[in-house]
Amino acid sequence: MSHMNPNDIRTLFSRAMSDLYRTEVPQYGTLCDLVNQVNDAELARNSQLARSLRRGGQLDRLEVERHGAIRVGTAEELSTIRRLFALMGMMPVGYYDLSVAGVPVHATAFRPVNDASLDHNPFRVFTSLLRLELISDVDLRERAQEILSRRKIFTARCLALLEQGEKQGGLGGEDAREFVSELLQTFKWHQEATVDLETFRRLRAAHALVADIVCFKGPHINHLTPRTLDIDLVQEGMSNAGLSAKEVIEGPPRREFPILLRQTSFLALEEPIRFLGQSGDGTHTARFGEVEQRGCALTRSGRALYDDLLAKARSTTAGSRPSSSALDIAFSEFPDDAKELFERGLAFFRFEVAQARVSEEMPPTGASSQSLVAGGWLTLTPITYEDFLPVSAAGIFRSNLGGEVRSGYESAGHQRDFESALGATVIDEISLYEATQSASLAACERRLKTECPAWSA
Ligand code: OOG
Ligand code: NI
Repeated sequence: MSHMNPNDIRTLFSRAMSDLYRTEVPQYGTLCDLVNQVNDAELARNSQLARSLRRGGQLDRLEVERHGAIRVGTAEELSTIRRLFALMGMMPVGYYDLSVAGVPVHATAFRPVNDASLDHNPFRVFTSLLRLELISDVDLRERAQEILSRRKIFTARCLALLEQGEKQGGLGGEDAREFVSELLQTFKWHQEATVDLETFRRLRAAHALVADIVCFKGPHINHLTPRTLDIDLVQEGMSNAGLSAKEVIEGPPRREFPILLRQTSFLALEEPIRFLGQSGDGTHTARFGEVEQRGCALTRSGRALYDDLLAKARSTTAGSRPSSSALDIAFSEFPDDAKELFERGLAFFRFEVAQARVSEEMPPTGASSQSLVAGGWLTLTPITYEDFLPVSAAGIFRSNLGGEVRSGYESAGHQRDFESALGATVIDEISLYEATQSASLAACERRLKTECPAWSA
């Protein structure tokens, strides 16, 4: 029996999650509709952008492109998630320590890693693991641990299909569809908590995220995020669409040449919850909708410059959020032009041979990629940033957890603990972008050689 391509299982999964969330949180559907309108208008207005997206393989995926976020409570939950997502071609990429933003979790993003799979459907799930050791009240910590150890977040059928998929190296079409629908059971919303109101309140007092992770039957999807081509327009359009947007867009300021990731969201819903025991009616705010605009991936030095400038903007503003003018001033130091970003080694690009220039004159043998670009033989297309910036976007947490981001959690390299819970090492995202850029350069050099066999890089 032939197996369904993992890319196709991922597409089924991302569609099913999106459909589920549309019914659970109708505002998410409203946001997606707004994003589609803005994207269509932007593509019609900006033909250069449309061409560049098409060249980069980004146009077709735009309409289905989403990321989601879940939070799990134990190592076993996390490592099982890793195995489940692997069947859909989603690998753990990057390590994010959110304790530096005052949130007691650390995380990775499960996502496809090669170009073809990303183009097929780049669905990513940001997955956080609770760090119980950051609950300082020992009693409460043990209680949380005990509650988590009792719950089973996956259906028996889901686990059986997982084992079958691993043993056979994949799933047939019918099994894959059943697998996806079983998996939805894990991520759907439950109105009933697994604890009484008193326990919820104590955990909530330790941290809103602790209560969100510990008190429910499973790791409900807490947001899904469509990708827009103009986040400022979406931000402006939200109130007309009846959505209450958070005040500011997180990430870099608006630029000619978008970098990394800009994000905003509508605020989390206050939802009725049924707690155990008598007088068990209460509410919980967890689920929201987010939107993002993706820009070019940065090299390690580009990222370091980004972090420096953000810190600079923060330091000149009272409070933890930089003002937009402070951001604009700080980021005037960040080049806003593809060629300069490439020359200074700040961002990652794909290359293409400029045929007209080559027919006019071959580049000198031994030319570096820098001189091939400077001389006009190669053109640049940005490599899209496929990852996350949760720490610089801590404002998303703040606006959705009732202002709650605490200081005082120390960070000291917990990546190894995370990886041992995960049961695997995380892939370094920068090395993925480096590999994409080098492969693209090598392909161009081969092209140039076919033009002129005596030529070499
Ligand atoms: C995860 C937040 C991270 C993003 O877009 O940076 C994230 C969470 O709230 O669980 O989704
Ligand atoms: Ni998000």
